[in-house]
Formats: sequence, C-alpha cells, structure tokens
Amino acid sequence: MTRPENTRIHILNGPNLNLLGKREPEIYGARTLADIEADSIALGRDLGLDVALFQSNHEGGIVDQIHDAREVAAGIIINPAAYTHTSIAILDALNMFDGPVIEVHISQVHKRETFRHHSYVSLRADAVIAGCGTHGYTLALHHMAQLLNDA
Ligand code: DHK
Repeated sequence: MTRPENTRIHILNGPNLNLLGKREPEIYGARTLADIEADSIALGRDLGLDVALFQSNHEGGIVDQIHDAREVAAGIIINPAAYTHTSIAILDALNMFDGPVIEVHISQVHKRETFRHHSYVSLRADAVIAGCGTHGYTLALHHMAQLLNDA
C-alpha cells in the first residue's frame, strides 16, 4: 500500500451528539463523544491517519467545519445527526469538498421513523454506515484508510 501524503481526517458530529452516553442510551449506546474521540485518535495512529473530531449543535457550525476541512483534511467522516434529514446547506458544503466522505449513523435509521429514512448527505457520501452503534466510527476509519490508500 502506498501512503497518502495528507493523512488528516476530520470526524464531524451534529446536534445532540455531545450528549452521547446520556442521550437515549438504548438507541445511541453508553459511550460518550470523548470516548469516541479517544478511540478514533488511537485507531487513527494505528492506521496512519491523523484524526481530529468536532461537534456542533448548529447547522452553520457544521458548514463552517466542512469549509475548514476543505483547507486541511484528506477525508471527512460525518454524522450530521438530525441535519442528515433536513440540511441542503450541509450537502452543498460537502459537495465543495474534494476527498472521500463517509456518512455514519449510530442507529439503524431505516428501522426508525420514516422522517429518518431520507438523507441529503447520502447524495454526496461515498459510503454510508448505519446501525453499528458507535463502532460505526471505527468501521468508517478503516474504510477511509482503504479509500486513501487506493487513491
Ligand atoms: C443521530 C441523530 O441525532 C438522529 O437525529 C438521526 C443519528 C440518527 C444516528 O443514528 O447517529 O436521525
């Protein structure tokens, strides 16, 4: 495998994900966003990726984080949370990002309410992971490493 030049990966998280661990644990699990951040940074080191995690409860905050990623990141892993189902602004921002985009949902959104079945972000995402719990972030990082090594 050839090593990509830029190994920076941004993991972006939308509204209410700051309360992971406390928020509906029967749906979203017991792990906190800080746990996910620590696990992702450690796994990133093993995979040769320089991982940074961000979260915002605001649509514009996520758009700004995507703009920032344009400048420095080789790939984006994004759980837009509720904005998945509503945000054309986040889709438009992702459409201006050149690298791979992986969409993650902790829950199996297709087994839930019908309003969670549609994703604007999926129109841009290169891969979608749903229903694997917080392990979905781990799966996304492995796939991101593969995509960058294959590029
Ligand atoms: C997280 C949310 O906050 C919901 O609004 C989405 C997603 C599903 C998740 O499963 O990670 O509908």
